[in-house]
Amino acid sequence: MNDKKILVTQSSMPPYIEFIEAIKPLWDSHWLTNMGEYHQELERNLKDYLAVPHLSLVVNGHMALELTIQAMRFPEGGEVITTPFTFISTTHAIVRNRLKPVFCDVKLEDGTIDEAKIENLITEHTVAIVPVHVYGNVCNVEAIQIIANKYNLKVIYDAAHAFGITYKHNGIGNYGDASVFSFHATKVFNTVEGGAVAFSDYKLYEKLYNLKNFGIRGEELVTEIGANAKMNELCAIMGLCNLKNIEKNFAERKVRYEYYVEQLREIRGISLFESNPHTRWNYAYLPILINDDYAMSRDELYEYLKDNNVFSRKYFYPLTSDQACFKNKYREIELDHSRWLSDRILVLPLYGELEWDAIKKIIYLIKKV
Ligand code: T4K
Repeated sequence: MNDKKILVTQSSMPPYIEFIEAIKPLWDSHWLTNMGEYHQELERNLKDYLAVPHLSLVVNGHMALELTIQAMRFPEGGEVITTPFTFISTTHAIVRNRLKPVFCDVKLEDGTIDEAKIENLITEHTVAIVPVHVYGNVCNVEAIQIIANKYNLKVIYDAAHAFGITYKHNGIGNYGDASVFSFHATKVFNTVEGGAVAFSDYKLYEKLYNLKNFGIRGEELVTEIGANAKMNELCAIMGLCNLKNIEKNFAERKVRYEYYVEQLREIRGISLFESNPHTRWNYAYLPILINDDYAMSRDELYEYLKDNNVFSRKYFYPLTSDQACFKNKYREIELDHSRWLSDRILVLPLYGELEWDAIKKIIYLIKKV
């Protein structure tokens, strides 16, 4: 049996030679950052690939989300409806903008925001909704937009997990006012560190450009208090190389995912999220639920796998609303489904180059229990 450490994911990388060849011109140009030619090329290529009207590259997914919220210029103390069943970045981005997160419960069938519970949470202070396409499970974008239109709210999707996904043949970045992607090393498409914002209103491009480049508009002109959140040329080149191999990456993940699912479905006490028939999915994660009729609790299975060199992850436990920095600070809202999922979720290793005997070992261990 495979005795190597099996991690939850492994960064996709282009062939070494391909990357080395691609970065060679930098040794002539010495141009390494500040919206260089590769930054511009990747921005164009991603805009086309994701089939969105506009796209802005950012240094990472978190800053992309934080700056997008900042660009909307909400009044301080405004309320933002979001979910706690996510990576801590989503909540941080709201709070670091001096806004208040209002945690809405999620749906058990896919872990996305429960659109039926949003309206009850809206007050005169609500300014936006920040839903998360968690694991690439697509939120109910239509229902969310109807609510947003009715109350004049902005919608910013945390689409960190949703690279390459289409919903009803539309790129996922076309919904809401903006969608934020992460290109972190652990993501299905990576630029080492990186992120992007997709949107339809070009004015946002200008605002993000300012915010990610110190607000500099000319050698002697700074118009606003921006940050530094530019992607550098080496990261952009990594992105250009990885983008060439993205379809192969999806296909390799898909066969592995489907094999896993076929095997896991047979096991009593293990269940999976429902797949959305209108979606072309990206197979970025393999989340499973360890139910009460399984022979072990989620935590016991996590430890057991770890003892056998399989490093699954509890994405996302605890809920962000329960983290030390946020606990008891915001409106108390019933989060029964979020808690239920968070207590039972386990994300198993999945990536394009994951060896088949590693997958077989993981399934064997889960079945053996
Ligand atoms: N919103 C959501 C919903 C997100 O999930 C994220 C990020 C964001 C926003 C923010 O986007 P970024 O600012 O990160 O672009 C990881 C990632 O660091 C984080 O990007 C990701 N979500 C989160 C879900 O997972 P950790 O703490 O689990 O990462 P770490 O270092 O334990 O790595 C996990 C596994 O990945 C390792 O066991 C092996 C593999 N790995 C890791 C690294 C760092 C590689 O193969 N190569 C690598 O370079 O957070």
